[in-house]
Amino acid sequence: MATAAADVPRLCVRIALLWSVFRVSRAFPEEPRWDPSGYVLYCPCMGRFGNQADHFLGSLAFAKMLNRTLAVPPWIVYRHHTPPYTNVHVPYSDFFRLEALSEFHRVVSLEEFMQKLAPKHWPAGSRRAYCYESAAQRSADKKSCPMKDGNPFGPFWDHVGVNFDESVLFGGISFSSFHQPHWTKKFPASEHPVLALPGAPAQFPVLQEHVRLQRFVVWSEKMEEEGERTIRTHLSRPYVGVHLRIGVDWQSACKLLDGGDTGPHFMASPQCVGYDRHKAPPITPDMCLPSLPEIRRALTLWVKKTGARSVYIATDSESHSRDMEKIFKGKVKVVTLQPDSAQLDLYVLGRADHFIGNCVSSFTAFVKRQRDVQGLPSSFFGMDKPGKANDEL
Ligand code: GFB
Repeated sequence: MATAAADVPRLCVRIALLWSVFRVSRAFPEEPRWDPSGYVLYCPCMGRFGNQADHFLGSLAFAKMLNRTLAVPPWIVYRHHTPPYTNVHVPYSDFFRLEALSEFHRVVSLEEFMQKLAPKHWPAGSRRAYCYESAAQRSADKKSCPMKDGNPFGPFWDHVGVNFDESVLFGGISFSSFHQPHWTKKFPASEHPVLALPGAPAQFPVLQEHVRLQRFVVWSEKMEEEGERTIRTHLSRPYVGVHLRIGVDWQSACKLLDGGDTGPHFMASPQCVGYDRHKAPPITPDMCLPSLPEIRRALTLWVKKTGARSVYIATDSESHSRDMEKIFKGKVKVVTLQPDSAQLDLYVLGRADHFIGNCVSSFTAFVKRQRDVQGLPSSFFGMDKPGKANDEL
């Protein structure tokens, strides 16, 4: 029963995807054509996957707002503790289907843009960078955009073979829709065909009106196969997926709540306390860094409610799987894989019959949004019944 219920939304997504592939096949001719309406390029230079994903949705909306094609950047994965001990730039399409994005707006991968379009239309020697005047203050001459200063900025643009020849500074405009006419007036595509930005033209966390764009972020075939194989091999449905964000960096981040200076929102918390700052309930310690008793409580509750036969624990640290096995006295299988790629955890959590996440983490937020698209239930540590922040999905 549970299997069938969980598969219905997935089937709908598959049908929608097939339809989108059929419709957009003409939008992806073998050789991309130059778009006279211009392009938006940016470096996903803030945070790790969850942060980059939040920024991606806003950037997609920004490109659409300006009617420019989005050059979709690779994901920046920080592999500093495991080989190759450096940043890895993973093409968008390794994790997700590029063609599914074109249901919403025109896109090209940044790699393809550089290989096939840039040599003719954005050649070396004429590459302008665009940034806020305030950002240029960080450069030595105070007039240049700090596009390649430090990590991950330098390695990112080096990866796609870009040096910048000139800087165009701006101020007094934001990336919000309110300033759309200002952008088009200030930077018409005829004179400014490529808007290359040092960071994402978007806010963190993702704006409420852009949360719905998650539906266009669809797992690649390779990820789907790997994810489904993992579920089949290790889990029995119904299963509860858990995200334990409890590592050292997170412990330090949650300490910031103690001072009471963070305000009603903290990092990705609008996903559970709602976007309205005036109505947001306080973020309790368990909502940020769940204690072991809270982990036990929430897991016991949801395993019982869903009649779960297994539990999948994804974590950046200790899984507490032994502890959980003891609670369920061997009647519920507890699985933790610590996969090489965080995306496999995201996939398996996204497909669980119930998901318990971390209110403040954008890693959880990615899972929660994907589940909302598919109509699957989620809760948070410290909050069993979250508000309906994402119900427009
Ligand atoms: O995704 P992310 O931006 O979420 O960053 P937050 C957390 C990263 O930690 C993930 C790893 O991208 C993964 O690489 N990670 C966390 C995990 N949880 C898991 C897990 O369950 N499984 C696996 N495989 N990996 C923000 C950061 O993190 O936290 C900011 O982006 C900053 O840079 C802040 O450090 C404190 O929103 O949770």
